[in-house]
Amino acid sequence: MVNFLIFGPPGSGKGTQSVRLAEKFNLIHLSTGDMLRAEIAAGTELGKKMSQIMSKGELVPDEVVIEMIAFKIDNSRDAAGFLFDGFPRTVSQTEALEKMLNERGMKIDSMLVLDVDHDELVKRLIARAELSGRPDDKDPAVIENRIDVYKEKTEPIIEYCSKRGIYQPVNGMGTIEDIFGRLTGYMKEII
Ligand code: B4P
Repeated sequence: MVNFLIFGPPGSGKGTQSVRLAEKFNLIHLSTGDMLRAEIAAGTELGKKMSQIMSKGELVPDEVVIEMIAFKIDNSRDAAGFLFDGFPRTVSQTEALEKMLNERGMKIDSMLVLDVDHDELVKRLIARAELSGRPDDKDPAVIENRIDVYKEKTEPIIEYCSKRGIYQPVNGMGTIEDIFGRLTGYMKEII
């Protein structure tokens, strides 16, 4: 099993690249953002609560996403590996993921971090709002809050993973194809 984290600020291309990478390397793509949006679309009680948090650009509680991920891992035991997209987003989620993987004889093999300029992030999210209708993409103030939350709560994971020797920065500027090429290059070194 080879397990990758794809990491970066909102709009950095995590979801976009993960779909292609999972297909190319036969990995199971686990996106906590997609799982949460599925709960909202299904109108569940959890979805209703989480929708209020997500529309403000805040993070949902750690225990909610940790439970979702644990369930998926345990129901995908024949996988060649996992590609975690948008999870972990806090140091505490990272510790929980490491524990979960270690208990099952696995580890995080590499953390690929997409590096994208601030103005480009905002441009991509505003452009997506027109197509997706996502409330967290529509309002520039919410986008700025998501970027601030990333810096404050999510970026510290980089230092945590650097210490473990699994941090791999990736230039996230350019075309989707260019970035896909860079990511596959790094992943081939591990797989
Ligand atoms: P996510 O679903 O993870 O959303 P995201 O950060 O916006 O990234 P996404 O992967 O969707 O977008 P991408 O950069 O690919 O999270 C949404 C919310 O859910 C969070 O704010 C939080 O509230 C909650 N949440 C999720 N996981 C959580 C967790 N673990 N803990 C707590 N809360 C959690 O793409 C953006 C746009 O850019 C797309 O339109 C794409 O087409 C475009 N794009 C991508 N690459 C491009 C390129 N190279 N050039 C031009 N456009 C590009």
